[in-house]
Formats: sequence, C-alpha cells, structure tokens
Amino acid sequence: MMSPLFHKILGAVFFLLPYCSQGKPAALPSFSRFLGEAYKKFLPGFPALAGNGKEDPVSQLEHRISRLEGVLHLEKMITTAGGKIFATNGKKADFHATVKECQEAGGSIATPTNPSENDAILYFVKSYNTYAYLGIKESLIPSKFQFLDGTKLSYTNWHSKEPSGKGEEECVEMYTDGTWNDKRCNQNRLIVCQF
Ligand code: MMA
Ligand code: CA
Repeated sequence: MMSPLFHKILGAVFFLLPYCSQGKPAALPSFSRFLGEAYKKFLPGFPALAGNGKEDPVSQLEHRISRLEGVLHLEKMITTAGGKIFATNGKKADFHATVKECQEAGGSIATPTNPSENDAILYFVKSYNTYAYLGIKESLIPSKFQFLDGTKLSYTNWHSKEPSGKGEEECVEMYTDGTWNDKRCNQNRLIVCQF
C-alpha cells in the first residue's frame, strides 16, 4: 500500500519535526537534498524548492500546496467548507461508480451535513450545470434516508414533495438550487467527492 517514496517523505517529516518545534529552520539541511532524487517522481518537472531556499521546509511546502489549491480552485475542481475539501473531476457516473471513484481517490462521495457543505457541493452542480449524487441512501424503511454508514441524517434539504419514491428511488441527487430529490441510482450525475 505505502510506496517507498511515501515512506521516505514520512521519514523526512518525522526527521524534521524536532527542528520545527525548536524553531531552528536556519540549521536545517536542504529538504530537497534530504529527499534526493525522490521529489522528481513526486511532481516531475517541478523544482523541490522554488524561490531562494531561505524559508523553512514547512513554509515552502505550505506555499507550494496553497499554489496548487489556487490552480485547482481556478479550474473549478476544488472548494472547501469547514474542514472538508470537496472535489470534482468534471466527469459523470452512476451512484455506484461515483462511490468507487471517490474511494479509489482516497475520499468518499460528497455528503452534506450542514448548509455550508451543501453550498460547497452546489457550487459544482451550478458550475457544471449537472445534478450530483450525494452520500445518502434509503434505509430498509421506505422514505427514510440515512448516511451510507447507516447513521441518522443530521441535516436535510429536500425539495418540496420529496422524497417521493417510496422504496423505488434509493439514491439522492442535488438539484441546481441545492435541494435534494430521491432518485434511482442508475442515472449519470456529476462526480463530487469529499476529502
Ligand atoms: C421524476 C423523478 C422523481 C421526482 C419527480 C418530481 C417523475 O419523476 O425525478 O424522483 O420526484 O420527477 O416531479
Ligand atoms: Ca423523487
């Protein structure tokens, strides 16, 4: 599961931790020298340290991550709400393929638990003008919906007269106004994941 490169980075992080907590960035060896050639595999074509190399490695990485986040936000691929990052690849899939794609990416299907998370998902539904499946399914009791792990919904945003399927519509989609509709699971909808 864990690649040798990941081990190396993890090793580097733990190696660097005491330096950071003591606030001695000046005494650090170069992070790129420590990683050796490994960073080239990490992001081919990118220098390990942009700029003059004076900043400590943690700041360098924070700066680099924030620039990557800027690019992904510009491309309408990520947005945040609270502690979650929501992401889309702009592709469409049915419910089961969406759950699988999100899992394989290390996340899970987007699941709104409050109005701000609902708005974050809505941002993609509007940008791509495409409904999205949510991480919510009908329970064994018809018209009673729950999170995929079986826990009770803490927040709902049903469209008026929904849910309407009474056992015939087990999945839930988000409309372009942010409200929810219970729906059969075999439609093509925008893939939105959370991380
Ligand atoms: C469709 C389907 C349902 C939804 C109704 C609303 C006709 O069925 O999308 O899930 O409840 O439209 O009119
Ligand atoms: Ca419905």
